[in-house]
Amino acid sequence: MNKFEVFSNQLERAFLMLDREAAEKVMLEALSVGSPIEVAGNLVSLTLKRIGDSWEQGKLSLSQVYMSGVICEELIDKILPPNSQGRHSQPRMAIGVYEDYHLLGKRIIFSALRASGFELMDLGGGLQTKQLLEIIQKEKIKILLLSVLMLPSALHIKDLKRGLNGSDVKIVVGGAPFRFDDMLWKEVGADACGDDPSQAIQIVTKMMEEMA
Ligand code: B12
Repeated sequence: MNKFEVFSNQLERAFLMLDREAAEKVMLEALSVGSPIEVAGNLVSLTLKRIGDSWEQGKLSLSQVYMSGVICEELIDKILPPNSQGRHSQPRMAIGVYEDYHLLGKRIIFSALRASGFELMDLGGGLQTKQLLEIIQKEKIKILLLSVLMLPSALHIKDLKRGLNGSDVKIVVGGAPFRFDDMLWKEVGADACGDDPSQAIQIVTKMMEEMA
């Protein structure tokens, strides 16, 4: 059983009742069994996934999914440390949400990497291929992390890869479509795929070692 299972039940109830205080209390209590990054990456993910599943089954409305996301954004800002002191010297790195506006996963991965000492640019959401290719060139990005939540966007990574013209930029992806199909990241030409903050940290660390 996931160590956050009990907290997840309580958090789900708090979200659906739009009870911010109760949700905050659950998250703070969960910090007794996991780090802030685990609570954000694991407990929040698990709970929003359940809420999303209930929406798919027609048991909840989109506004309930939306409000759960809004409350999460506020609480994640409170529990995740924005910075750590020693920054790793590293290749230029950036993260963004490809084509859509599901921002929570990106927010968590960004904070987790920053909190672990990595310096990276936050490119925000709704990023289009052409715009990304320009940013990569201008900012000399070597590792690009993309959060992708919609299947059509995931398939467009192929265009991005093609636009990179065989350059040595590494693309790391994560998000719902890659969870649904664990071969998809290879199909679209990404260099790596991660499920959570700890995998993001492992992938980036390994890539940095290979680039050194
Ligand atoms: C919350 C949510 C919303 C919220 C977003 C709130 C916000 N501020 O972000 C709202 C209500 C606004 C929304 C809207 C929509 N949504 Co929505 N949404 C979700 C839901 C339920 C959860 C997503 C989420 O935030 N999870 C919590 C975060 C923390 O988890 P995560 O993003 O997966 O991130 C974790 C990992 O994946 C990983 N990770 C993520 N990114 C990266 C990147 C890297 C590099 C790495 C290594 C790891 C990594 O680490 C994170 C932490 O553990 C998903 C269902 C699901 N199963 O994902 C649907 C889902 C993504 N939505 C979906 C849809 C269809 C929509 C809408 C089109 C609905 C509509 N009809 O309007 C709109 C489109 C909005 C848009 N244009 O962006 C579909 C997409 C289906 C598809 N095949 O493409 C999903 C999959 C639901 C479903 N099963 O149908 N949504």
